[in-house]
Amino acid sequence: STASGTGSAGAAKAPGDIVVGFAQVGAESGWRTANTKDIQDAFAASGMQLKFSDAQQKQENQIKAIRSYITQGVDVIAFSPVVETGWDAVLKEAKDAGIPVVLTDRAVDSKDDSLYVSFLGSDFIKEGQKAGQWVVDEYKNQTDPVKIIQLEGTTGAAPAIDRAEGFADVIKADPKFQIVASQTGDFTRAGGKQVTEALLKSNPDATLIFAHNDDMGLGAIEAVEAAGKVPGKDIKIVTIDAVKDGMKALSDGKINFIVECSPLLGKQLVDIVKKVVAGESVEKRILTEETTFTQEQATAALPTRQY
Ligand code: GZL
Repeated sequence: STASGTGSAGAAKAPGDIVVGFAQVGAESGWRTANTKDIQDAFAASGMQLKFSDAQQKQENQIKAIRSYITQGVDVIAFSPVVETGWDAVLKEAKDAGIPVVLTDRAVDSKDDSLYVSFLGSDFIKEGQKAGQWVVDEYKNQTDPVKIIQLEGTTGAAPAIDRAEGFADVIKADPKFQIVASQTGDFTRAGGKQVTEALLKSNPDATLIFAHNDDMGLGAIEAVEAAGKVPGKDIKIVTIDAVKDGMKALSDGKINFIVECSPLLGKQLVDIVKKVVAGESVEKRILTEETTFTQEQATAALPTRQY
């Protein structure tokens, strides 16, 4: 692998000679599927070689994949850490092997930020705050308690931790907002459905469900309907991602608001890799562009929605 990312001008490599190892989280959600497709398409268009692995949401599988990329001597390693903790050892092995690492989508909690050259992804705290702000605005004229069921993402994952923090940050403005139950649905539709079925039994008077991603929100819709209630009306639903299935449910009125989290990181990752291999410096933290959608905006956006 080239001595790159150290600022010294790396030997110019033809794209076809550049090999990148990507260790993906899994295929747990519509967001992940879109993210995988976008990364694979971007690398195919770049002419660079991409080695790709799916860890089925298990950290030990991601660590194994990263170790195999180190052994193969790839030029750059990129991955989306399924959880924040437990990466220092394998990232140190990559650093000792002179292989630069790029974080995409999710963050690690390593204190030593020399272990990766760049982190490309959303501001999850801001996403939680945007969801919270919609709830505060939606119920500004209500004095009765607003009872919230929170469907958390994968335990220990940066988006789960930060979205919960951002949301709590905003709704603490008024004690009428009460998170009456909060449990992980592991970012999956099945998880969202199972957890919502259980939590609705113990909280039949819930006002709103805040799901950390569309897939769990879509599972919650099934559970709300199974309980004989109308999602989006009897119980409002707010989610994060804005993937096609979520936007369809939003447009149909079963979800009330979605905060976008863009999975389209492929082109930006290709650009970072090219700079790193060429020995150019890259920004440590690169944020993705994203917005929010109401029901009307979803209806308007759906025909041209890329994912
Ligand atoms: C967020 C990403 C999350 C999505 C989920 O960037 O890590 O993981 O919100 C996905 O849909 O499973």
